Amino acid sequence: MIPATAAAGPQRETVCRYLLALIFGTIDGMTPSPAVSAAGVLAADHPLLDGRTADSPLITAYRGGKPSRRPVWFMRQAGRSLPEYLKVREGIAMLDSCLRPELASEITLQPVRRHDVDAGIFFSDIVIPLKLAGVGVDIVPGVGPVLDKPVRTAADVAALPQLTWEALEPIREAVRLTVAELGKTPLIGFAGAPFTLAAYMVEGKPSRDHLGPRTMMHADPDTWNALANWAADASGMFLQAQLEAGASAAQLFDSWAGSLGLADYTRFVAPASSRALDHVRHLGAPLIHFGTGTSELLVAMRDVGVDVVGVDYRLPLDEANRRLGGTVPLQGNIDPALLSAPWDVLEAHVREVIAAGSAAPGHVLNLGHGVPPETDPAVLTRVVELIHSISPE
Ligand code: 1CP
Repeated sequence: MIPATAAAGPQRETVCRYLLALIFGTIDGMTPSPAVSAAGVLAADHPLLDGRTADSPLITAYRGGKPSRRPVWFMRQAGRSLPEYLKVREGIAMLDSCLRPELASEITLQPVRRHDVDAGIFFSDIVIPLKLAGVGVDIVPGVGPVLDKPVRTAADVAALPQLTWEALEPIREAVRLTVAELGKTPLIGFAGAPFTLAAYMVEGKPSRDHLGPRTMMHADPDTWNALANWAADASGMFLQAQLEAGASAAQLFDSWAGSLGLADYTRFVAPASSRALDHVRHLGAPLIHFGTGTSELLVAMRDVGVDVVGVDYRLPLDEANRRLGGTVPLQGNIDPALLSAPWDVLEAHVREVIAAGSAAPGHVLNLGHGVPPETDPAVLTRVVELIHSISPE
């Protein structure tokens, strides 16, 4: 079955949204608001509802239950650490590969086949919603996302094109193809959180300290809020498309939130992250929130309304759990640097992470950030075997 919003057709959908917006009083220019974009529900044959993934180790742990084995997946498990990825990507630009449904699906499946991880993470990128909205953006090899024109003024934000539901069709198609192959293994969808996305938009390229967006939120808060809301709706629609098409959970990546203090995060960022998630809360799939350098922000990140908090490699999980008051399952946090250490060093570290994670009301093993491209994939497979060999009790 096709999700209701996808089946409705462009005109009918626009009219429906307009009417809903009138009812809820949420029209602000042409910006779709969460209240009106959240029209769909999961279909009865969605993997989370038809018996395929609800009892999987991953979803069980995300919901705070007792999984049959310790679930593990790796951020950036698809990609340059895998020779089979480099082969299928040959001659194809990064963002093009994300928009070819068969290819995006194949790349998503590669690490699941190779490592026996407990989830696929949808192969895409946080800037895909920008690209699909019509913003000039590319991923430059060795650099990362680069925009044709940075977004720095109120006029720049007002001129941003709106992402449409129809433009997301290649994403829905890739997700459908992927979940048809994954069977009982859940697919995790993802999006960039508004701050991380806006950081690229304001700077126009990757940056270390994110000075541009941090200046803007204080110097011109109205423009900042408009930009953050635009990014929230683009990311929220991207999440909704993935979840409705078959993803069983979704992770919001606020990779660069660690460059903010708690006061700025709470005032200028958390409301927009919450708005992004408003697009998908009603779908009932577990929501995970992850950032790096966010040890001081964990409680505020939970409080945007998520089920699971991802912890980076800097903070031991027992301490993260203490800060969160034992309220949510945790995900993490093997230090990616140790993937290149001798096996006995790595094994001892993985066992420590498992011991620290046992304090939390649920634990999904992951890295404390993405797989470094130079990682030997055989090491990842061995880490998965080790984790699965340790009883979940
Ligand atoms: O040619 C290539 O192989 C380019 C490398 C690459 C890949 C494999 C980029 C460029 N994006 C991706 C895929 C990707 N991006 C995935 C799916 C793969 C998987 O996880 O298995 C995901 C979840 C992302 C998300 C993403 N993109 C984040 C959040 C996660 C994180 O790592 O913090 C961020 C910050 C980006 C931006 C981005 N895209 C690509 C790069 C190199 C970067 C980071 C640039 C920087 O340092 O600012």
